[in-house]
Amino acid sequence: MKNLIKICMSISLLFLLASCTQQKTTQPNIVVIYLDDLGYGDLSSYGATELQTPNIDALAEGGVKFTNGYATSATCTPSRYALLTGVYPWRNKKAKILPGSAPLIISTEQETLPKMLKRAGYQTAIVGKWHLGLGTGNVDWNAHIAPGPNEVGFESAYILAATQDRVPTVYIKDGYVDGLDPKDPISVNYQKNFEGEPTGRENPELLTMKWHHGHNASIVNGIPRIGYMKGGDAAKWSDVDMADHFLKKAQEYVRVHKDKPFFLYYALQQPHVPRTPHPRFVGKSGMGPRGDVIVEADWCIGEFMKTLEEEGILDNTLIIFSSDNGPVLNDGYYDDAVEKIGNHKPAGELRGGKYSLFEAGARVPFVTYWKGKIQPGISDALVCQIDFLASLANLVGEEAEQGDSQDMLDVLLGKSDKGRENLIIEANSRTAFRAGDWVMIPPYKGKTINEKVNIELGNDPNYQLYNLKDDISQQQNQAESNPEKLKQLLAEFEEIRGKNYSDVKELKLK
Ligand code: NG6
Ligand code: CA
Repeated sequence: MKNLIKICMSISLLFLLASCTQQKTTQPNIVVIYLDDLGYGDLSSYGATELQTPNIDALAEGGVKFTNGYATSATCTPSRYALLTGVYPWRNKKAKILPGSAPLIISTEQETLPKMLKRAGYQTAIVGKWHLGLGTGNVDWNAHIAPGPNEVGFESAYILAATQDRVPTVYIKDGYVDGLDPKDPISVNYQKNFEGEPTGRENPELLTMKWHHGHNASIVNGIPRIGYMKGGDAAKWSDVDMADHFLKKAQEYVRVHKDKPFFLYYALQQPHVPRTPHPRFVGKSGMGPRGDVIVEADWCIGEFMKTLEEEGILDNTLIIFSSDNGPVLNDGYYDDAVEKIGNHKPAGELRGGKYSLFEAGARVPFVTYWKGKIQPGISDALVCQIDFLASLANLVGEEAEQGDSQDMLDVLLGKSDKGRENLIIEANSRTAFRAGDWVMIPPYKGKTINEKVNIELGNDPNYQLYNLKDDISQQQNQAESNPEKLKQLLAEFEEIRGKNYSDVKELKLK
């Protein structure tokens, strides 16, 4: 009898162990590491020769490196909107670069990636850049700031509200400004200055970084910003410590939450402007601050990976690395990005850059890494960040309201080469269509070049059609020579996008 009990106990123990292991493999921790404005050519693993990014390269070389990985958009807010909701940003008119005072643009009723993972039993967190709006209008920065990340699925949120160059220049922890002294309340205004407060425009003598365009309002840490802010001195962030600060928060989160599956969205601020490397990284790239903060971000990622390893959870963590949009050199400050670029090509062979409908706008570094689970390799499959929702839902065995998100789990895990058939790319509300090796850009009136940032925007009064396989740099417009292809892409595009997408009134196919 005793033996029977023993056997029964051993069997149930075995079952228990088996179910635990199952839990482990089907519900790995998920970390999305997301950079801001990192270009397709900015990593040594993606062909950069003038810049070394060994820690990100280790992910790319030990995981799947995607050559056709996209953000949905060529700017931040829309890309982040799509990543978190699985919905194309052009479906939401508010999904445009937001001021720091903008209301939340994700409805609290809407499906989101963190909500889906929460339903599957995950702990969920964001550390880093948000830029999807906060509150419902007229935020009181001295009270509970909501709705925000906590109301759309993140149980823990440690964020910067908009961008590093926009006020308010404070961190927000679960809806409250971190370190706020109630005797020094914060006011924010994007229209007019507060009396007596210095600005970049009027007080150049106070500046440690000069502005080139925009960025001439309130001055914080010697850096002129977009928007006006008053008060909150004790809570203001230190720009040079921001990378270390977010890293520490991400590491702390992992240490505290490692015993149950977690989802961490670690959204670094580099290499967006203002580029403010910690002094120990200054001069490290030989390329000025833009290169230095890429080296700094790479170091942060290496440290973060060490933490996963030290905590014994590296082989149970799926890591997805990407960027919210393509590169820009001069994005509004004089910071030597242009002068010291040398032979470095931030966009690699791609045409355009941030803000552009050409490939460099939304095609970005894109890597999946899962030690022992993902076979290292290179994938040319078409994938997009908008697919995280449906793909990760499949991974964890949860239902999701998919919107425009497609289940690409096998592709992300390197088990299949069958990516998306097509993708709509967006840049400042203009859209283009990628299908197979082809990309079609409908006619747009606007300027062909944004001279301030020196980037070709992709606008042309005529249709553009490129074969990216033969012509990755988009030099041969085949719209006239291949009308059949153009017609086919246009029809497929309009089926998803509808007809009302261009500012050119009479769209004519020749
Ligand atoms: C632009 C800013 C630019 C950057 C961008 C947002 C000016 C002149 N330019 O309006 O510096 O902040 O917005 O970048 O103000 S993003 O990566 O968050 O989309
Ligand atoms: Ca960005």
